[in-house]
Amino acid sequence: MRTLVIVNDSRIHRHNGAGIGFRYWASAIRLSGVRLIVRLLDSASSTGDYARSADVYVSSDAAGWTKVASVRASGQQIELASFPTQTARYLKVVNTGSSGNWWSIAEIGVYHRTDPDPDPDPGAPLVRDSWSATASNESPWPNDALGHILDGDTSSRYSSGTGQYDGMWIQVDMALPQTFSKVELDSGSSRDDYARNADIYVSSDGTSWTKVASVVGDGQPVQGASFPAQTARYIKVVNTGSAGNWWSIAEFNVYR
Ligand SMILES: [Ca+2]
Repeated sequence: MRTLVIVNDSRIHRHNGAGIGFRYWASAIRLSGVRLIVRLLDSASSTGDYARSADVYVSSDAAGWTKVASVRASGQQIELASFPTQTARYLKVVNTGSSGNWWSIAEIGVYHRTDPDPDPDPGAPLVRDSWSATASNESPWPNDALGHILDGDTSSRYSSGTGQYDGMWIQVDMALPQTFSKVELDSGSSRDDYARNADIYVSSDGTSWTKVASVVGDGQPVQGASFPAQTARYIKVVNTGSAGNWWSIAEFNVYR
């Protein structure tokens, strides 16, 4: 990834409370990722100053703003928001959380997804640009659309629209072969709609599948499964449990 914008400006280092944003502008650029990095260089106490949650907006005129991504706080030092490629001049990150901590940012970078990342965060999920999903069951309600598992917003979800059964599945096409060793399903605020049990399969062609892990439904809204590193294009999660609850997935993430 090539850094197009670097901000190291004391005016944005310290903000407190919710709803505070900043903006930085450059010539019109194609944006496909924003990375917020908490200051680590000289103050260990700033490690707690990550944005609790934030929305990312872009604009061509600094008047009309389009929300392109949300960032959920999980305590990580590098917060990455990815979204379909945008062409815009202005970028605004609005903190939507609240905390006694100040908001500290050591650097903000803007990247194009085709550039290699010079400083990858080993804990960050894979960028999901161009990914798509299919499923055995889809809700008729637009609010529960399948694409919501890949939109970076934990407040939007997919739901099966029917109770869980053995054999219900979702499948993600990562567009290109990826190397990964962990899949995570987050049911978001639909906490009871976690998969009761599930098997995870990978495939290079969407036809021939290899089972790599199983997920035990233990009541946790975020379900992760780790396995030896795989290189594949497709991932299928087959629910092997049953429940009156629908299967809801707010975010589907894959990790190296
Ligand atoms: Ca979502």
